[in-house]
Amino acid sequence: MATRDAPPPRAWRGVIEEFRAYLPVTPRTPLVTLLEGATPLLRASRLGRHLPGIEVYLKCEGQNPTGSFKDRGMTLAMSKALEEGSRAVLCASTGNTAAAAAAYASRAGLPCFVVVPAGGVAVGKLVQAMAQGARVVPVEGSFDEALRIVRESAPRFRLTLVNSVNPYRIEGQKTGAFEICDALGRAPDVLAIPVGNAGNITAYWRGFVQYHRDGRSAALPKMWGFQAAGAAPLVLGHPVERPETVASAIRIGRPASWDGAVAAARDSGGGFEAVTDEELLAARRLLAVEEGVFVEPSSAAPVAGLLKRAREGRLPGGIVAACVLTGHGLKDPESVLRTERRPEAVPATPEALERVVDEVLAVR
Ligand code: AN7
Repeated sequence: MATRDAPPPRAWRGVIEEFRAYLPVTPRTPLVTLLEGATPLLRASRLGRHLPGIEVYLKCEGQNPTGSFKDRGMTLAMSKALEEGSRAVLCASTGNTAAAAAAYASRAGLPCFVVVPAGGVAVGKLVQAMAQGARVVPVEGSFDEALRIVRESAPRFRLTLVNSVNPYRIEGQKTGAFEICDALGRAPDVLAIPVGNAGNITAYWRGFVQYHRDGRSAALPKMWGFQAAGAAPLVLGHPVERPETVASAIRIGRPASWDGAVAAARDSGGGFEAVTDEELLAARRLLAVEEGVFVEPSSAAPVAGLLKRAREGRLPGGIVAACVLTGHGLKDPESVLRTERRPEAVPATPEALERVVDEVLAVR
């Protein structure tokens, strides 16, 4: 059983095999993997010109198999579900968990149900869940209501819950911190990360602490969590009843991992800050135009946050900062049309093309 999904002998083996010593698996745990992890840690020198005096890295989690960081947790959650004899899996989602659950459930051969806020999921993610055979159940309510329903329903209907309240999700996701330390040869001074349901900031902190304890990294980063201004319960210190933001992935008012996030910020000497939708979209655009890294709006939160601190003179000099870019830009194509105009057709002649070329190069 344990050889299930065994990778080719010399390839990256996925986060469970690569970090086995740090994860709650045994030789008998069946491996359900799409060879997630090993995502690029890019040095952002062009973007860095907007962030003077600091060294910025981008952890490009959109390059995971389903296009988001959720794959790191889902490989473990699904492997354990199979080990425990689950008959089907269930989650609530703003989209990326649904896409990852659908893919890993397919890989495991388990039926998958995903409950989503009706009208609240970006089209790329919805299509992923549909395409990968999950049963998508839109509910007339918010993500927070969807999560409440699945938490209540999972034990009643004997379904395995694969939201980040499933402890294996957090365990898998902490491997992102390991990879950053391995790539840098040290922990960054600051880890900047978007915060929605707060599982990932909890996971990264656990990863940094475990590596530090093991002597694999000498120091610990400050954890800076960034939320959208209209959905910023951790900044405000209380739940938000009607969260609203263009960044649908983090449109969450009652984060399930509230305590874990607060502990990460407190124990690391970090904190939470809000960025506006305008700042999110501007940072999304800057990442794509200056660095060639296309992310969804939620994933631009850490960059928007660093830019804001730089503008306000609150960025300590000389630091190494790593930004977790959680999801791929193709997840949410519609958000791009909020800042970019659709191109207009021109006549099929070199002269028409030349007018465009001249116009563009004249303004550079
Ligand atoms: C791109 O998919 O909650 O703070 O249901 O998709 O760990 O919740 C997604 C969250 C950041 C926030 N960036 O992470 C879901 C879901 C992206 C995300 C977050 C999400 P958490």
